Amino acid sequence: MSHDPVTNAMLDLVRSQDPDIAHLIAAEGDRQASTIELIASENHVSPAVQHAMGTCLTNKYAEGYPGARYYGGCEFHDAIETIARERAKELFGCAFANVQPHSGAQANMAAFLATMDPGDTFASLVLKDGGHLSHGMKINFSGKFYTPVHYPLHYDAGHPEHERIDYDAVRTVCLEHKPCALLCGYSAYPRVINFARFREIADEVGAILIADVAHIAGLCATGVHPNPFPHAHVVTTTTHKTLRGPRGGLIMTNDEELAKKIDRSLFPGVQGGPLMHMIGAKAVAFAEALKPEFKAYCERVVENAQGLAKGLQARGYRITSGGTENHLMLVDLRTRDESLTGADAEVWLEAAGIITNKNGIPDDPRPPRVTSGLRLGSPAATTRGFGASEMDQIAGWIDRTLSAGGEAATTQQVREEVRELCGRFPIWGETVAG
Ligand code: DSN
Repeated sequence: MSHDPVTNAMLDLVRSQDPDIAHLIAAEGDRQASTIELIASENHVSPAVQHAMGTCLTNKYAEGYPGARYYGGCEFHDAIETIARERAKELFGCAFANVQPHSGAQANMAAFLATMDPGDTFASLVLKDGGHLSHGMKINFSGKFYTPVHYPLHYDAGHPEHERIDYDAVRTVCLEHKPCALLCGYSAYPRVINFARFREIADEVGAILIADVAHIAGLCATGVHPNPFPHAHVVTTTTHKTLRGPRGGLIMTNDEELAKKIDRSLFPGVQGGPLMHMIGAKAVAFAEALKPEFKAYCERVVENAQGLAKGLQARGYRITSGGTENHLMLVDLRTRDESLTGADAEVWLEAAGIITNKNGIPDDPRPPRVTSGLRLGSPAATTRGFGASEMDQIAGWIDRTLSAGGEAATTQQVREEVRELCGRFPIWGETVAG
């Protein structure tokens, strides 16, 4: 693959020192260029974001915050972090932003430390129904040091709310357990979240409302999904999913006292030195997300997800909750073939050049390493320029590959067609050489 000139120069430099790693980086570039990325939590960052990460900013220790560091030489780091904070605040329309979390899980850890004492109870959606590890999984910090109670999805096949958040049940669970914090925001939930309703419930029981919008951050920032502000007391997110920034986390609030607690909880509570090269790249990504083109991109993300969902439904696959209103969907594979598992589908599709992840569907009888579902998302495919006709074509390829049960000739044929399409839609204009 021929990359942009900066990447080519970088690869030449790495090759001169470490040909093995240079070779593997180039191979990964080829893989990304020639396959269709449907993992809902992934995206392709712009060359500007990518190259801001690979800079001298990585050399600096900057423990502390702008204007109050524990190391000298932070003049430019203060300016960069301040710009990143200001842009994050503008994006989400909030008063305080901490751009230092290394990841979404660390953002959540700091949010928990700032709002609860060890052992305190919080309410969240259970992982198997679309929650996240850091929302109370038993062996995660959130399940070990705090006391999670879980609210369910609405289960009533045939009912319009089937497999959606059951707000009455959220309220019942909260009234019963009086949690200190109520968490909303999910990793595998295809519907709009009613933040205002969550806040009403939180207020009724005196809980802090934490919205983890990691998956939908780009959609929230552009108004394509409702903004968690002003409803949530604390908002956590990753920066690398629909927001299309570098890998990292972000915590925001409108409450000055909470902001102080969050800052102290993250550093020194959870982390040491911030990754300044990632903060620089976050600032670049936030500037991109503030442009009108990014809103148009987010609108296309949702249109493309809906197009893919419809294409699969037309081919006999059930999409949980009946469709999607955001960037992702869960495909119930059993409706096409009772014996089909997410684990098999993921492997067969990867061989065909379509990258997905197996995922439990609500009330899945199969274990997490097997699953009855696939989670599919449109953010990365949309970034490379795919539209309605490509999404329908992808639905067709998914069906052909799965219907063939991984059989080699069909898989190979689809692989070639996928490669050809990817060649016509280079990521950020990169061209595929061979
Ligand atoms: N691992 C992420 C996802 O794929 O949704 C969540 O952190």
